[in-house]
Amino acid sequence: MKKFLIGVLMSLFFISSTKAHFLVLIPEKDVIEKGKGVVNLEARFTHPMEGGPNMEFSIMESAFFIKEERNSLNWQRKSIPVTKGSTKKVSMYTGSLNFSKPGIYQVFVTSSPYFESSEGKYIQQIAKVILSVFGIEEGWDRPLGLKVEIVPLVKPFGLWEGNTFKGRVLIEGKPAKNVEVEVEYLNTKGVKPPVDSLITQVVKTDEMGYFEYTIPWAGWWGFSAITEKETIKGADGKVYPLEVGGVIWVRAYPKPKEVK
Ligand SMILES: [Cu+2]
Repeated sequence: MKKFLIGVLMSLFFISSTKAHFLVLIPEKDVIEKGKGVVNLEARFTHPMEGGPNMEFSIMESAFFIKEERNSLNWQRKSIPVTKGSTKKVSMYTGSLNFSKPGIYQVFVTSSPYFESSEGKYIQQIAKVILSVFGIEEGWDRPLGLKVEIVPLVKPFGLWEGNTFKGRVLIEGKPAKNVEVEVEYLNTKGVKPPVDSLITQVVKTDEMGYFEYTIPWAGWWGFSAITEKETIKGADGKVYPLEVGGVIWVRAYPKPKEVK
């Protein structure tokens, strides 16, 4: 009984403090049709639908792949306010990806573990985004071999709003059943959800690790497969749970006005 009560109290605590954290990894374009040069990227650790607060992180690892070819990325750190107008600053990063040849460019960033005091755990995310350069449309479903990874089953670029996105969650390369996938809109339009439950949409993976979600409107959408199997030694020497999220970002284009 006592255990049960503690469980209820704990769950109340967690419910009231639930906010999805996302490592946002956004390129200025998802489809590059012509030209030569550079695509700018940005990486932030935030609550995308709520527009903040931003949280401190550093980039532990990052690269972009063209097939098996691994290329490095350079990042510049910038200070941004935790919330709009706040004097407290945290880090975000801007980067650039050089493109010159056709291919599927898969970019990933791994964040440093972040201590979320309200949940008593560390959070680490591995985010990826997939670009199509010069008309190449094959190879976007090649896993990168990340610790937690969402492999798309729908072409992850050139999507319309209203398309259904389908993915498969892999943990250490194996399909992961019954995993929660949090879904959030990168809120650049000042959308205000009427109830908090609309901030983060949640879908679960089936027995084979598949999940799907229909994107309701245009913009960048993040999917984060949440796993909590690891632990980490905190700054205070104690052992804490480590939540690792495997994130993918996809962009939906607006429905053409002719058919609206
Ligand atoms: Cu947070």
